[in-house]
Amino acid sequence: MNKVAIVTGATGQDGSYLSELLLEEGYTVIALRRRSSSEKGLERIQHLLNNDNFKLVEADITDSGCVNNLIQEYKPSEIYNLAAQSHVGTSFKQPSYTSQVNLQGPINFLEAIRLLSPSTKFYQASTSEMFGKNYEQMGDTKYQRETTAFVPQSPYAVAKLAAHEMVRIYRDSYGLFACCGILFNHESERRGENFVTRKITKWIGNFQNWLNSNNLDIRYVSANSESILFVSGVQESFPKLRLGNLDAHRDWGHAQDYVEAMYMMLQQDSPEDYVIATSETHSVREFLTEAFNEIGITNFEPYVVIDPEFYRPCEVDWLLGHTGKARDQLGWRPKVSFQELVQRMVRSDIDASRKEKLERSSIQELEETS
Ligand code: NDP
Ligand code: GDR
Repeated sequence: MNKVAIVTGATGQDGSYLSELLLEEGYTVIALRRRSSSEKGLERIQHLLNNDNFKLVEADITDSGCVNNLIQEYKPSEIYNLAAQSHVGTSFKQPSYTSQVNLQGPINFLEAIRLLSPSTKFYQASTSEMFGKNYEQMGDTKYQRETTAFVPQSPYAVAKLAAHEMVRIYRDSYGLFACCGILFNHESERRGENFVTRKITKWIGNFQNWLNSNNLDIRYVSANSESILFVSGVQESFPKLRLGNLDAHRDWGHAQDYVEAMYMMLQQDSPEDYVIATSETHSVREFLTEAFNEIGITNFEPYVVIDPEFYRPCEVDWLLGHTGKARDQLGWRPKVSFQELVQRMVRSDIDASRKEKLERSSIQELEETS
């Protein structure tokens, strides 16, 4: 019989990669999806829907009765709790909702496991945002590790930190196999479109296709206007990329590497928390430079507008994870470099934008001929 794993947030970036990994490992995956009024939102897992070992189940993690029923019915070997209101900026506008999902959700699972299935192993998606402003320093290197004190800077991070502590309390008090991955930023071709990396690569994909479809040479694009790019003699213009703080530093890895670490944590003899990161940090500015380089632009500045709307009331300036524990105890290492990550995301978005345009024009052609 296959082992059964519940994956919450299965329609998200990490949930989709983790589901793939668990299916490869021979699990039956119970993939949770909250109710939606449309079939949109399944894009990342569309390719898994016909797999007999992949079962999509409607559930909202804020509903304790619903969570209890799931645990009672499936008695899973493992639960990976990835569901969250995961946008830091949004958490300032929706603090109560963020806390409901990011704190009450994990509590619902911990209680259900304690009462109904105490041998179930539990993974909680903790985050480097919990470190907030804090870091340790050795020589010139500023970094965070498992023992660095947490100083959260957002409602998102506060809720995640409370959930992190709840996991520790349930582990220590009731002997549950419950642990947290303190994951630093991880991105991919499947990253949500309002996180800064994907926002940048998606814009580049659309911009490159705007140039291609109008047969435009980048040298003739004028960036003199405040917020619009145009070419003399060409009717259509293109909006500049609007961003907030470009000086924040993040330790960016690829999500596919990071879901492997989640899985490894639940295969250990004892439950422990681990920092997962690349141990390399880059500013948003550096990400922009690398990404624009992919389409031959060496100075991104004329194409970008700084918009205060995207500033956060409180910022996390510096993240760089020290992964000694994960390397030594799990044998985990990231495989995708920063440069490869950026390249893959830019190429994927150029490709996606081209396909979207082709689809749009064939629909238009059909409409015109019918
Ligand atoms: P995404 O935002 O891509 O995915 C979040 C998932 O949670 C989506 O499937 C979403 O469903 C689901 N969800 C939200 N609210 C509920 C709810 N009430 N009930 C059920 N499902 C819900 O996040 P990521 O994949 O990037 O991240 C996964 C987890 O890891 C999150 O907890 C995040 O906070 C954490 N994390 C992420 C890091 C990163 O860099 N990616 C780093 C550190 C931690 P829907 O599709 O309907 O929106
Ligand atoms: P983060 O990721 O807040 O680190 O949280 P995000 O990509 O949203 O921001 C990274 C940095 O970029 C700056 N920034 C902008 N951010 C967004 N979203 N949009 C912009 O236009 C923009 N301009 C500049 C931000 O201010 C910030 O400094 C992610 C999420 O996946 C969390 O769920 C996860 O816990 C952490 O990573 C680790």
